[in-house]
Amino acid sequence: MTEPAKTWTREAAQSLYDLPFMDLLFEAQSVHRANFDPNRVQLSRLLSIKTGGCAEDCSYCSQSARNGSSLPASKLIEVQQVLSEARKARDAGATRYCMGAAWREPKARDMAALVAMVEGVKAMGMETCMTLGMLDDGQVTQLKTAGLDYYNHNIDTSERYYPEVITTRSFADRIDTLNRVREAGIKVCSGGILGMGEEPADRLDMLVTLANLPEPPDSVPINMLMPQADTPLAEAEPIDPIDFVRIIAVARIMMPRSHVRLSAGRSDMSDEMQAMCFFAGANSIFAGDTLLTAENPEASQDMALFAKLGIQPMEPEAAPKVEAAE
Ligand code: SAM
Ligand code: DTB
Ligand code: SF4
Repeated sequence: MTEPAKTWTREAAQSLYDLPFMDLLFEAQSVHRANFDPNRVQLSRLLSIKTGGCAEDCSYCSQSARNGSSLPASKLIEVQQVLSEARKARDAGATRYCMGAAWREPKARDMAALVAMVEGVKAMGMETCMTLGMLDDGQVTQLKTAGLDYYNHNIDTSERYYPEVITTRSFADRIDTLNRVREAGIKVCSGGILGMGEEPADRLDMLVTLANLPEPPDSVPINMLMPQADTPLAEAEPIDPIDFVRIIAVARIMMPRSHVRLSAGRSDMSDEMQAMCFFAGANSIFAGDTLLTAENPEASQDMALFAKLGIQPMEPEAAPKVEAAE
C-alpha cells in the first residue's frame, strides 16, 4: 500500500479544524466514502496479558507503579489462558486480537511466550496486535517472524505537551520504536489521548506527526481520557464532545486510508456522539466489556447501536476499497 506523498503542516490541519462543522464533516465523510465502506466498522478485542506495576510514569495510567494506584502488579499470563480468551473474542466477531502488557519494554525471558501467543492467535484466523512498550531490533524480528500483524505504540499527544504527561521515556523514543516496527514490516497502530489538559493545537500537532511518518499508521486509535483514581489526571477537565468529533474528522481527512479507531472512553459517550464520530470517519472500535483494565460498553450495547445505525462489523483484512491514488 503506497500513500500519496503529502506533508501536512499545523496550518493546513488548523484550517480544516476551523471549518464550519457541517463543512468539516461533509469533507471527512466524502474522504471516508472514497476509501472505505461507510457502513462497516472493524472490531478489535483487547486483553491485558500483564497488568499493573509498570515502571513508566504516564500520568493518565492506572498501571504505573509511580501513580500510587492500587492496581496490583501481575505476572505475564499463561499462553493457554490467552488462547482461550482469544477464541471467545473470535466467536464474538472480533477480527483483530490486541494483547497489551504494562511494561517499559519486554524482557528477553518473555519473548518465547509472546511468540507462542502470536502464533496461537494467528492460527485462529484473527489478525494479531501487541502493545508491549519499546522494542529493540531483535524483538521486532522475533515478533514479525511469529506472524505479528500490528504493533500498537501511541505517541499520545504533541511533542510539545508530551513532557507534561510522561517523563520516563521521550517522544523521540516512541518515534524510534515506530520506525523499527515499520521497517520490520509490521503494520503500525499509533494514536493518542484527548482530554489530558492539552490545547487544541496539541491535538492537531499530534495528527501532523502521525500523518507525516514515513507512512501514516495503518490504525490510528483516538482515545478519550478515562480519568483514573490516584493518577495526576484524575480530575482532568473532560473534552468538549464537538471538539472531539472535529479531531476525528481531521484525522480522517489527513490519513484517508488509515483505520481511525474510536478507542478508550466510549462508555462515557452517548450514542449520538459515537454516531457523529462514525460519520466523521471513525471505522474501528474496541469491542468487549473491558479494555485493558477500564470499562467499555457491553457487546450487546454496541450491537444495538450498530443495528440502529445500519453498521456491520468489517471483515478481516478489509483493505481500503480503492487502490492508492497518484
Ligand atoms: N505499556 C504499553 C505502552 O504504554 O506502550 C502498552 C499499554 S498502554 C496502556 C496503551 C495506551 O493506552 C497508551 O499509550 C494510552 O494511549 C492508552 N491509555 C492508557 N490509559 C488510558 C486512559 N486512562 N484513558 C485513555 N487512554 C489510555
Ligand atoms: C489504545 O490506543 N488504547 C487501548 C490500546 N491502545 C492498548 C488501551 C486503552 C486503555 C484504557 C485504560 C485501561 O483499560 O486501563
Ligand atoms: Fe506503563 Fe503503558 Fe501505562 Fe505507560 S501507558 S504506565 S507504559 S502500562
